[in-house]
Formats: sequence, structure tokens, C-alpha cells
Amino acid sequence: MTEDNDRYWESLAPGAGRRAPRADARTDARTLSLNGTWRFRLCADARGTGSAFLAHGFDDTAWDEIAVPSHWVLERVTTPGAAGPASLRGTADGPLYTNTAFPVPIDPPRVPTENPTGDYRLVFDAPDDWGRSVLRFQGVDSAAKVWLNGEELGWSTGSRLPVEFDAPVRPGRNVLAVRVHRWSAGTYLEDQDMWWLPGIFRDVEVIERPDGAVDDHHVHADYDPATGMGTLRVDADVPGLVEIPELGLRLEAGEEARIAVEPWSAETPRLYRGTLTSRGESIVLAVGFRRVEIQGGVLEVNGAPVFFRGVNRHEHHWDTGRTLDRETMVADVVAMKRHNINAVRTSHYPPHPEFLRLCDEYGLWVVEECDLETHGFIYAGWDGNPASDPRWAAAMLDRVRRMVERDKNRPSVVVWSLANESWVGDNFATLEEWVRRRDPSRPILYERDPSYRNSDFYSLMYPDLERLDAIGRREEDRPEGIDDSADARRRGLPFLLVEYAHAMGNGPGSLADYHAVMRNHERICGGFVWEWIDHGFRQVDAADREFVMHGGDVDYRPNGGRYCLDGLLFADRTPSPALAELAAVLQPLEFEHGAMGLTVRNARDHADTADLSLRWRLELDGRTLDTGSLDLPVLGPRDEAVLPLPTSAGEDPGEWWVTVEAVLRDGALWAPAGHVVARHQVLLADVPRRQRSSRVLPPSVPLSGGDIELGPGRFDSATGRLISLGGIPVDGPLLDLYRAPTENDRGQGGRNNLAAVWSAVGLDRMLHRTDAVEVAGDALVVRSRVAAATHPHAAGVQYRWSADDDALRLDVTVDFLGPWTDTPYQQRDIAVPRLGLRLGLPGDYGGLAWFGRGPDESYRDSRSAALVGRYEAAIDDLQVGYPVPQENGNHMDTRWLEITGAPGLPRLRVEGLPRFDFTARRWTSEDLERARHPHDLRDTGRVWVNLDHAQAGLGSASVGPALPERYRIPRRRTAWSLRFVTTL
Ligand code: IPT
Repeated sequence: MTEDNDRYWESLAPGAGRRAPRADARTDARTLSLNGTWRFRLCADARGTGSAFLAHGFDDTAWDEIAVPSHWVLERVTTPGAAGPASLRGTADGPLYTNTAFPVPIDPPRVPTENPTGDYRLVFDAPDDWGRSVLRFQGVDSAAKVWLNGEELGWSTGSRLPVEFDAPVRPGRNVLAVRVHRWSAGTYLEDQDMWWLPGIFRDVEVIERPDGAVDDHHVHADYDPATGMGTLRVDADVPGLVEIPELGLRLEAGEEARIAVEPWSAETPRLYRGTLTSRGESIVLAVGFRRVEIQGGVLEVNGAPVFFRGVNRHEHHWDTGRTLDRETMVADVVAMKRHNINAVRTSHYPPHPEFLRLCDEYGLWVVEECDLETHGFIYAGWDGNPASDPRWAAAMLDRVRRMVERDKNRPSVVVWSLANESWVGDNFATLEEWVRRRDPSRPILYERDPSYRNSDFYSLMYPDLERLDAIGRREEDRPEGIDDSADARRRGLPFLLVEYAHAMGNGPGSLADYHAVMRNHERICGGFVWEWIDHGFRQVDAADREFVMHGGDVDYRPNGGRYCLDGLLFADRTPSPALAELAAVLQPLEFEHGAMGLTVRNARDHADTADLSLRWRLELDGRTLDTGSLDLPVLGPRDEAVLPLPTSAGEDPGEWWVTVEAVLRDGALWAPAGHVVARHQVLLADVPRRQRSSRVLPPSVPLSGGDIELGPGRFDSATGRLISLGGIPVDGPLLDLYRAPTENDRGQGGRNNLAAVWSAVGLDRMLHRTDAVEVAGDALVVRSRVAAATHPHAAGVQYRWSADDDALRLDVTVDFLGPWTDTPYQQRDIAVPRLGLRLGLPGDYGGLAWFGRGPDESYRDSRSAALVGRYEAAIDDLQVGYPVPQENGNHMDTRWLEITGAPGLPRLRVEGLPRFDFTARRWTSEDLERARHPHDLRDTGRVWVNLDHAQAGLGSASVGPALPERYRIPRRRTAWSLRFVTTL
């Protein structure tokens, strides 16, 4: 039996033999990158390959080659017993996704004997004059033991944190051997909602440490908003000279200077570059002067309240997992800046240090979170939770220290977050005390302890709007079990909405609602949408079709299923419609049109508007008539001005709209000149059209059998159904009450599962029965009853058709009949997702033009990004390829829609009286619902167009509150009208 102290991977200690954590820095000290191709052997348990691989002479040519950094589960490697390397993706040996559950039995700190272990080997050369050095791993998941030239250097846990060893690197040939275990005691502290991805997944380097090199340095760069003066002191463990040429500063390490500076903020990321030079090396400094304070329960930076327009960002790439290259990090930062996001919570671990350097440079507020989450103890009733077990204090503190020490010099980091979802425990007091002592310059966040005793913020996840508003007023309910004084303290804290708006599938809804509530209360320093990017992997199926793999595509339990696909970016980093919506909601200029003109408010906290200019365009029914620019006075933070509208409506009939856009005057680091940061539309006038005089046609009723003709329409006299329209063979229009459920429609854990209610009442399988086909004056009236098998409840529909010369008019009236209560659900909850009509057209149709909201999808609770205008698109381009097929592509407030086909086919124009929602696709809602992946969707040979009175909102119920009542469609008598015109 192995001695317990040999089982280091199950040790409560976080590591051994490691150097003390220190600040991340760029240095001119000689550095050898050890990234590249290593040798690798995957083993079934923690013994690995034994000890032979440490030796210089070991022959590793039969081992796999592997890229470092990478996760071995995403590479081609040989599994124990197999003949050659293969991809583990999609297998139980591959990437595994759990949301809250532990992948190991709960028995801390032990892990199963089945513990995939990778032995890594690298032979590298050091120059002849190479001296003393350290070996640094920026991230190894989850536990690693390291040997250099046969000598054991130590071992470590803490996957998303750096570790350094003193490394006796020799001039000439060196052999580095690393053993990495998939599961370890560290696993119990790393139960974040994400894929389990083992391996050496961040950079490995050897850094020379000449005599007098800087071990650690601490930049103190304060800004006094009252005087405009900055204070700089750089502490170092060795004598050194600090130089900031731009400020004419030369001072000793440890010495303090006061000097007039421009402060750093996310909106004005003013960095002063310089160096710290000691006898042994020169370190790059990027100094941002700023002060973070909580004053009167409000978070301030540089004396001004600050508002986080934030997102939660996991590190993810659909090929390489949490191994990201710099280009990908830049892409993330640029995309955030371009979408008006100004803050990132590094959920739920410190990111690659380069990402934070980019945040300093491009300007993003960072809430940096420690690599610490014990969520899975929820399945043990929190029994044994490390947070409340003193034996785990050292390992927890080790993580927080490694984060704070690494990133203490980053101006972008303004809040330290101790952990995510780890419930309560005294160990958090230990962490808090240590952080306060080490870095009093930043506030501390811990969201989960209801007493908030270790947090400078009150914080929650996914509250509904009413609760959030009460919090803003400091009138929220008291959390259970909290005494008066703790409650009073908590109520005095600023509020940070650490997660909201669950962007899973189509959604979230209510981004604009949340933003409005948050902006209304100074207590609320902003929020962070969950989350930035879908964690899906690019994968091919047996038929070689590419798809985005989620947890449920791996046959493994426990399995977090699709919950890893909840980002604003799709896994391939294309923005989802939700990101455009977020950008529109977060725009840094706010507009309001009133009698006095157009009020423009600078919604920024620290920057004025000198970088922006305004331009406008005048449109009549979506056609541009005139454009121009508008003077924008330089508005200070939170200032406003009233501008006269630059143009006015004419007399021609139609809708006169002016659209104002704020654009970057000059290029910024993150976007070119002309990039649009804010938009606003004003309806100047809706000039009525003169009534055309047209000839009303009566229906021609056949004597026996035959079809009924009415204007351009031909109807089946028995069913009353439209057969052709201006010569186009059609299916329907027929009442449609259903949509393919979105992730949010399915709720979470049995709560708010609207989709289940819809299915229980049969909305997904309604049968249509014609009860009457009558000629009433000039109209054809068709009465129908629409109901599902098994149930007595129904929708009663009246289709009233009338015609003039060239058009067919349809007036629809829907009633809800019967009890609608014959299900396990209460009738009150049975709102329908859609109240509309489904029309089938020949598959030769494919082109669309419309006047209404666009160009991208819009829903009643997500329509800020979709401006009113005239748009054109191919049907195929209107499909939003959610990786799990579901309702998508709705367009609200459509005035008219034109559908065109192959040359020679009549053009069909549908006019709203006054408006409708449309969706067009080559498959039905039922097909969408059935498909598991987008490639399951097949062209049915028909085009299915929905012409809807309304569709329900999206909400955020996949993790969040129920869809607000006002975004549901009540079951009550409803009527709407459309006009159909066909032209050749
Ligand atoms: C919250 C988690 O912090 C986050 O990691 C993610 O899992 C999110 O939920 C849902 O996708 S925790 C949840 C219990 C509210």
C-alpha cells in the first residue's frame, strides 16, 4: 500500500517545492519558451509510466507527440491499451461537461483510482552561458509533479494559476518531465460550470534569474480626484530604478512621487509606460493611476460612481478549449469594446495574464475571480464543504494569494472576487483578511454567503426585476438568518449584479429592462451577463458533418447537457443576436425625443464625448431621402444637452423616420473611425395615404363541388382553405399557436417549464376542423375549430376573406374555447407562445424584402437592436443557427413583407393592418423542435412563413426568473388583419 504522503495529488496541501507567488511582468531577462511539441503518454491511473521517463537516456520515440500548451482530451493521443493516437472528443475519456456535479465521488480529498494521468517529456537546450533560472507553468489542470534532469522540483495544484519552481537548468541538454493528473484534491475546489479539460494548457517557460533580478514588485499608483495628482511608488525586493519617461520620472524603488497625471479608467485607459531596472533585469511597467473606493454605499472610481456594463467571460475556444492564443484574447477584447461592454468578470478563475494586459490597454474594468468553486457539495447538503473546513484553509488561501500576487499591478483589476458558488465558511474570513492586508486598494466580492460578511458588495445572481428594483432602493427583503447589525451593514453596501440574463439559446429577454432598473439606482454598480461565449467544441459526426458538440453529446454521467451553450457569442465566436441587443442596450449615449428636441445624455462615467460625432438619415418608408451630420457638443460624464432635430417630415404619405447615429470620430484601438456606438430613431410623422377606390369583388360560388373564387384567391369549397393565391399554390394560412421551444421556454429543473405546458395541452399537435364555409355578402367566412387529440379545449377561429381588384384581405378572429384546465398545469399558466398564421409556399420562393424591424431577429422583450427600416434578405440567411435548434428569426412590427421566387413566379406581398410578426424558413416549427443539431434540418421543399399577431417574449428562465407576464400572450379573444397582393 502506498504511503499517504506519497499520494500528493490527494493532499490537502496545495503543493510543495514551489516558489512564492509574485507579480506577472514582462522582463528583458532571457526567457526560453518551452511551448511546442512534447512527448506524451496517457496512463490509466496516477502511477503514470513509473519513473523511467525521468532519465536522460529514456527512449520516448514511441510516445505520442502533443502540443504544449493544450488539453490532451482535445488532441490526438493514445489511450491505454490502444494501438495509435486518436481523438478523444465525444468519448468518456475526452472532454467532460458537468454543471454543478462533481465528476468524482464526494470523499474529499480522495479521488478514484481511475485517474487519467499524462506523462509529459521535453528535451530542450539552454545556451552555454545560461545561469540560474525559474521554471514557470502558467496553468496545468489539475495537479502536476515536475522533474528536471531527473531531480524532483515539486508539485502543485490550482489549475488556472501560475506556479514557479527554482530550476537548475544546465547549459546544453535538459530533460523536463511532468506528470499531470486529471483528478486531484484540487478537483474539489474547481467545480466550476465548465468542461473538465486536463493538461498543460498554458505557456511553459524558463526565465533566467541573474543576480539582482527582481523577484517581486508592487506598483502603487493612486489618483486623487480632488487635486488631479497621481502618486506613484513601486516597491521591489531589490534596489531598482523606476523610470517613466513620459512623466519625466526617475525614482528609486520604494520612493514615492507625486505628479499631475491623467487617470486610468476603462473609458480612458491612460497607461504610462516605463521600466523598473535592477542590477539583474529590467521589467516593463504599464502604470494606470486610479483610485477605487466605496463612498456612502456607492462604488466609485476616481471620485465618480462607476457602472459596469459587464459580461462573464470563461476562456474558451471551440478547438483548443481553455488554451487561447493572443489573437483570440484580442478578438474577445475588441468584440467587447465594439459592443459597448466595459467590464469583465473573469468567471470563474484568473484568465491568462495576457488577457489582463489587454484589459489595461484597451480599457475594461475587471472583476477578477479566484479559481475556487465547491458547488458540487450541494449534493452532500454542503457537508464537508472545504470553505468551512479549516484543513482546506491553506489550499484556499494559496489560490487567492497566487491570483492577487500575479495581478496586483493591473489597473484594470478593480475588484477581487474570492470565489464562485462555494456557500459559506470561516475560511473566507481568512482569505478576506489576507487580501485586505496585502492589497487595501481594491474592494472584495463574495456573492454566496447571505451575510456578505466577507464582501464589500451585496450581490446576487438572476433576481427578477422587482427584486432588483427593491435592492436599488435598499428596501430588499432581509436574507434568512441574518441579524439586525449584519443586515444593516449589508443594506449599506453597493450592489453588484454578478450574473444576470442567461444567454442560453435564443435569448435572453429583458436586457433593456434590467439595464433601466440598474441605471435608476446609484447603489447598483452594474451587472454581468451570463455569459460571453458558448463552450461548444467543433466536432464531426460519422457522416463527416460538422456540428457544435455540447455536454449531452458525450455519453457520460453526470452530464451538464446543453448548459455549456449559454453565451453571447456562438462557439465559433460569431456574435449571436443577443450580443447586438446587448450593444444597443448598453450604448454610451442615451437619447430622448421630446417637445424641446432631442436630449442626448453622455452615459459614460469618466470620458466626455469628444471622440464621438453624430450623423443622421431621413427615411420615408425606409427609403433614404437625406443624410447629414449634427453637432454634438462635448458632454462631460453624465452630462446632457438638448439638440434641435436636424430635419423634418415632408408631406408625402408614409412613415417619416429620422435615425441618429453616434460614431467614432477617429479610429480607436478597438474600432475604426465611423464605428457606430449608439443609435436612436424618431418617428417624425406618419402621413396617411389617400384611400384608393377599388372594386370590391364578391365570391363566386360554384354550383356543385368546385372551388370558390374570390379576387386573386381560390378556395376549396368543402374545407374553406385557400388553395392558390394569384396562381401560387399555397398551404394555409392556418392558425398556428406553437413555436419550437427555446432553451428559456424549458425553464430549469422543472421550474418555469412553459414548453412542457404547451406540449401537455397539445399546442404542438393541433388538428384543424372546418365547421362552416359561408358566403356573407362580399366575404367568404370560414369557421374552424382547432384542438389537440385527448383534450376538450380548443381555439375557435374565424377567417373572413374579402377581395378588391388585386388583393385579398383576411380578418382573423380567435377565441379560446373550453376549460384549458384538463392538464396537470393550472390554466393561468397556459399562455400561448404564438398567436398567428402559418402559410406554406412553393420551395422556389426564397427572397424577402420588408419594412419593419430588422435586419436581425426581434422579440417583444428583445428588440432594441432591430431598427425600423426597409430590409432585404434571403430566407436562408434569416435562420439563426442556434447550435441546439429552436425558435429563431422572428421579425416584429412588420408593415409589409414581399416574398419573391424564381423568375416568372408572382411576387407575394403581405401587408399588415397595421402590423405583424413574420418568420420564414424551409422547415416547420415541429422540424425545428425535433432536430438535435442544425444539420438535422432538411429543406421540406416548401417555404413556411409565419404571419403572426404576436409571439411571446424570450425571457431568461433557463437560469433565471419566469417570463414576465407582460411578455406572454394571454388566451383571450384576439383579432387581426392582413392583406395579400400578388404581382407578376
Ligand atoms: C451560476 C454559475 O455561477 C455559473 O457558473 C453558471 O453555472 C450559471 O449559474 C448558469 O449557467 S450558478 C446557478 C445556481 C445560478
